[in-house]
Amino acid sequence: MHGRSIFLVALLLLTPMSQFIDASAASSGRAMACTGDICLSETMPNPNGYDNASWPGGEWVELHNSGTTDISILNWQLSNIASKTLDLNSATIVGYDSQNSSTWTISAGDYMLIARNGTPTSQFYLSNTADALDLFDSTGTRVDQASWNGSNSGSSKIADPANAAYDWIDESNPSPGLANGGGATGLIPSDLVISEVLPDPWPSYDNSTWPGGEWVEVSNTGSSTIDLTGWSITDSAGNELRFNETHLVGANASILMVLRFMVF
Ligand SMILES: [Ca+2]
Ligand SMILES: [Ca+2]
Repeated sequence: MHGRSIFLVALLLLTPMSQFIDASAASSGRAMACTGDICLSETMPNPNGYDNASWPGGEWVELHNSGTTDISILNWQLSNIASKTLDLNSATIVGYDSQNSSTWTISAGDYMLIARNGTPTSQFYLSNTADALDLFDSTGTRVDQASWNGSNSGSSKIADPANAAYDWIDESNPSPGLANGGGATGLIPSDLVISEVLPDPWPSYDNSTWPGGEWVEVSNTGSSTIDLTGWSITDSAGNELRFNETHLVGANASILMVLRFMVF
């Protein structure tokens, strides 16, 4: 008995101190206040269906630009509690288009979605139990961290409004790509309405250039002019299409928008 006790003491003394330091760091991993304009705004660690499904299924992370300038998030990185990393690039930025820098640039006040998009668990995942999710900018500087200790299937996680250092809380009404709190039901009355859509054109392909392809018609039902600057539409997967010169056809009371990149 005596000999075994000595052996255990010796084993403890020989155990590298780094093991204890690591354990301490893990237990203190927790949310932090965002230090820049681009912040983590919502995460889906435990989606309905497979966690590693391809987008629009699977896990996702929403970023928000709270600043006043547009910021590229290309080559930024997410890292989980196990130091598994996900690069923000063509494979993970939802809606990425190599010909259009706006698809990887978050406009001031806007949101952007990052999807795990089938990335193997060996490379990256969002833990359904305890996790600490870091956001690093393209220089490797950590700008934000979210943490949680559990998750419910289909509920997202958002920052606790009580304290930025608290674990994130459940949000039963996820809002990928949109401001938190309202979700798909956060409608505001407007004179501008969707009046007609063509989701399945024929004989052209869905993504054909106008006058082929999908389109959406919006109408101004009011009596005053509406400036469409800054307006956009999104689909159920969170893909966003802005009302701009690429997608607006004509400029009268009723305006057609050509959906070149979206499939409903
Ligand atoms: Ca997960
Ligand atoms: Ca959101």
